[in-house]
Amino acid sequence: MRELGTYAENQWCPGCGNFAILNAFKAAVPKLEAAGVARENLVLVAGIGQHGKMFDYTNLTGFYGLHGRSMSSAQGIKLANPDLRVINFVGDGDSLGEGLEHTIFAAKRNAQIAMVMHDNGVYALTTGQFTPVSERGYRGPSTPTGTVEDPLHPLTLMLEVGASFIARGFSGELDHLAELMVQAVLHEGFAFLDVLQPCVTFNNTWKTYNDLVEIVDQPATTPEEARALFTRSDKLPIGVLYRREDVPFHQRLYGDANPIRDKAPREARQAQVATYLA
Ligand SMILES: Cc1ncc(C[n+]2csc(CCOP(=O)(O)OP(=O)(O)O)c2C)c(N)n1
Ligand SMILES: [Mg+2]
Repeated sequence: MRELGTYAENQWCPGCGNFAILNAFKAAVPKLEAAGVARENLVLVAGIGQHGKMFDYTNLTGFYGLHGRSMSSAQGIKLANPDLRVINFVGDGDSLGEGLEHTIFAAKRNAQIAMVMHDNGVYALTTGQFTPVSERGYRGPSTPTGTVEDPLHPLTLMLEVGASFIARGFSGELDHLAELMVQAVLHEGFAFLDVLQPCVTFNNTWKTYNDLVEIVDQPATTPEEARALFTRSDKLPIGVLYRREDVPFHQRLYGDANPIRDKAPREARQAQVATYLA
């Protein structure tokens, strides 16, 4: 079996939550294979940031997107060949700041992408500026006296814009996180997995998360219940918190067709082009 690791030198800080996210993914891949997803059909797409190094450290076919725009590449890959399963590792700054419109519209159209958001509350690669999910008062290089903005709530946002699978994991619960990744990849539609991830250098939330995280076994059954679960103030529930069945975007567009498999032969395409030029 092909090794999942690479020779790239690891650049993350000791203690970074990204190690657990990487190891959870490495544990998820064989589970996905056991569930029928061939490794060559699993595509890793990454944004730009510390999280994006998932691409460098994993020996899988994939695509390194632009900062905030990797979701559009992920959707293009899925539309070109719906047999592929696409997992998109993104940052909180990447997907909720720079690229929020791509995130929202992917969820709105129920694009079948497993979006795994490394939620560390900072732009870590660029040394700790505040992101849309940083707590009010967070001090960093761009907010030396503390941000005066309130954070977005990623789970309620995703519910409002139509995500059909919403889960939250914690980098301190590796096996649980691996299982959530498996479920997100197998979901037939847009799957949002928010991963609570301390940034030991710029936003160390270890203690808060360790104290408050609680595993939930049953997802909410209605959007109202889901909203209440997402916003509990006493605990930080993790698990699959909400899911519903819906037809994914590629099937709405062209049913079971597959543009790669069903592509006309070269001669036929050339003849078609010639009719346009005639
Ligand atoms: C369009 C664009 N804007 C800004 C940058 C600079 N930049 C690179 S990574 C990054 C922050 C990444 O933060 P986040 O997405 O939260 O990822 P993390 O490093 O925290 O994993 C920024 C602002 C860029 N590469 N491209
Ligand atoms: Mg970040």
